[in-house]
Amino acid sequence: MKIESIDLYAISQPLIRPFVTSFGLQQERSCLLVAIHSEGLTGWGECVATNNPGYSYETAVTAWHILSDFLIPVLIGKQIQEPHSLQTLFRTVRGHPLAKAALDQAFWDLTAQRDGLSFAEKLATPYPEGPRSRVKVGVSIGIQPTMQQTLDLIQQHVEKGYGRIKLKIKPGHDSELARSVRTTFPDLVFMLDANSAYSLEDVAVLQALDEFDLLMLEQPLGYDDIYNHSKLRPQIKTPLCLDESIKSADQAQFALEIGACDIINIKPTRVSGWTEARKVHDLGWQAGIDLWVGGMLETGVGRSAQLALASLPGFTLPGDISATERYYEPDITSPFFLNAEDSTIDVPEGPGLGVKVDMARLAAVMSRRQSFV
Ligand code: OSB
Ligand code: MG
Repeated sequence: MKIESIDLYAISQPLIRPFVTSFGLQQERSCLLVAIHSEGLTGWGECVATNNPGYSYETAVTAWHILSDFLIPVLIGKQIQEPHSLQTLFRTVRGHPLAKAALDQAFWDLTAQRDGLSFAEKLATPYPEGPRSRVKVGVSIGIQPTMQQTLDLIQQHVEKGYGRIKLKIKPGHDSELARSVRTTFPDLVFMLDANSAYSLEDVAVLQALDEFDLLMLEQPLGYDDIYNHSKLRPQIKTPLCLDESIKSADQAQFALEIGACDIINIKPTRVSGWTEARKVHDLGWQAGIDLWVGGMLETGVGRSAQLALASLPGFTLPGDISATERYYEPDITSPFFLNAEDSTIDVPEGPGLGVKVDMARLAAVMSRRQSFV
């Protein structure tokens, strides 16, 4: 397919509720969108880099720079047939996975449409069982001002039908939180995400979490660390999950070989896109570990591609892919709804992403736009 033109958009949308993690507070969520045009089709992708470098070193401003000055110029006018070619074309840019993932997503969407497939069907072509039609999801709840507010929010989400709850923690806001939640909800399936807020010196605090029957503890140690996680793992009973530290299939392989985790949260955006995410999926699946799809507060554009990834056969645990109403009202695409009976969301049937971007809504939340030809 000849890449004829690409549009780049910067948008900012208010979150229904502020999202607080160990690395900061978000009230508005900024991101970039890309639209690749070819042969009368348009493929969409979302760059999840946001206003500050708290989760990743990339921000919406650095991603705009990398996309507009380097990555988009590499693609314009080129004949490209399949998404894996982007990995080769992007070799001249080191790092910046969130910027790369936006174009990767858009090109998967575009080629799925060309092939008459949904994004999920195209992604699942190597597997005889094909994609799942609905995927298990959970909800991620930020740090709340009081314990009572946390318990109330959990209750609300359980009532909505969420079968798995994730809570953010930070030093001083950890074992007492877990104790209250476990006491109030004896059967709740819940997990904690530290976003790299602890060090190996905090092992006693992390061991204190053993008694609460957590589904997992996500990324307690350094955002680039794999080695110390392998030291921590035998010292705690809670299954250990990596998020921030796994930015490529190579790093996933390293983590698996040194026994640094029991579980991997695969965020397609964090690993440069869906081609690499599928490689991480294959490695984890072969190794027999549990896998789930992570999120970055995506709009419907990103959510739909997360659902496609989560439809692959190796995913065993609920993804951070909550329904649209959790974050945006209204969103820039048609909404996704939770199936309350089994805490799932239907995988879009396509073609491609299977969602339509509402151009009027996009214009209302857009702060910048540039077209490349
Ligand atoms: O660590 O998983 C994380 C959101 C922004 C940045 C990092 C994380 C998160 C979430 C939200 O936990 C998951 C979602 O998209 O619902
Ligand atoms: Mg995380």
